[in-house]
Amino acid sequence: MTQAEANTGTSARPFSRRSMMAGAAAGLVPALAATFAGPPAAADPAGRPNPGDGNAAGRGGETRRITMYAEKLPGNMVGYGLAPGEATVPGPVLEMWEGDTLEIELVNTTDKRLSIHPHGVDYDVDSDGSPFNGSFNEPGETRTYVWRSHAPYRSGNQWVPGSAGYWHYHDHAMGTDHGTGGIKAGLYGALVVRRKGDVLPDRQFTVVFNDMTINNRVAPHAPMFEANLGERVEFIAIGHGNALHTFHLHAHRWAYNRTGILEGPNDPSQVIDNRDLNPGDSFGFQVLAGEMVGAGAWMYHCHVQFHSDGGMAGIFLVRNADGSMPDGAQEAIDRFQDHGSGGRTGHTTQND
Ligand SMILES: [Cu+2]
Repeated sequence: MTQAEANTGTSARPFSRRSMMAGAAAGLVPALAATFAGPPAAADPAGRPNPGDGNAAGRGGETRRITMYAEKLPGNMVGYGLAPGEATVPGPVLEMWEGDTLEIELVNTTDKRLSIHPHGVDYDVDSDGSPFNGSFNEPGETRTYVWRSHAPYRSGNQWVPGSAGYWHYHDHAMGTDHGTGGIKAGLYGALVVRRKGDVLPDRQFTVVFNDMTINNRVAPHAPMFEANLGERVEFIAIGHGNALHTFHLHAHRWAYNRTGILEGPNDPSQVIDNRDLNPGDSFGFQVLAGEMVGAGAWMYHCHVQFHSDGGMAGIFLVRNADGSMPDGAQEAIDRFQDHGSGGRTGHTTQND
């Protein structure tokens, strides 16, 4: 494990070899490779930082430094990575505990200006990531951005909320002063700020609805996420681009609150299985894979109908607890390969 991985607790956790091989058999290598070709990471929770105890206000955690590389990728994509040659779309999941500071040394290996701009955390104008503040990397330039976070605390009569949440980061300088070209090309990723005591997942998936794509791909090449029955799976959903979306996951539900987990029988949070995912939005939640419903090839998709029909759909494959394929799942995956060609009509009329 590299220092960068140790520092970030990156969650681009590779599948088991068996899982990758099964994916290859299913002809899904491109989607899998693109989605999970992140740097190798240790098994959970190794590599994750521990929550700093901080002071009474919950501040004063660790300062960690990582290096990120913005790199060109095939297909006119550009991605962030934690080591040279390891850029992915989306970029690696960056994690902090409330109170931590993250110093990101960003290396721009491209011939265009770019930056990294976070949502949800604290930063000075120097780390804003916007050309408006002169905060960006020229081509070939290396620049450090500093993100801070804080735990909740009381200040007089006011309750100051903490930084914990499912946030995200993205370019804010490529193409336009808003990073429109960088975001379109794939310069985005998830940022998770955890509160002490938060439950850690077994697996973690980033789903970005970026214009009419999922992680810059469309069905049947949209990412397929895999877990074994009963594993705790964390989804981090992010919206980008110019369209309004709704994220729906089949057969699983979560709570409309910070973590997606009900805190007790009196938690008033609504339980949902569909949520708005508009440009700049992000949310996350955890589910136990296949809970109440069992293993199988479950679908996730945008619920705007012409978006799902147009390819904003993918598979959440819940394997049996021992990792084997559930009955019927391979057939479902095979049928999904026809998504957008034979399984639907290409238009909508009264007769459809
Ligand atoms: Cu949509």
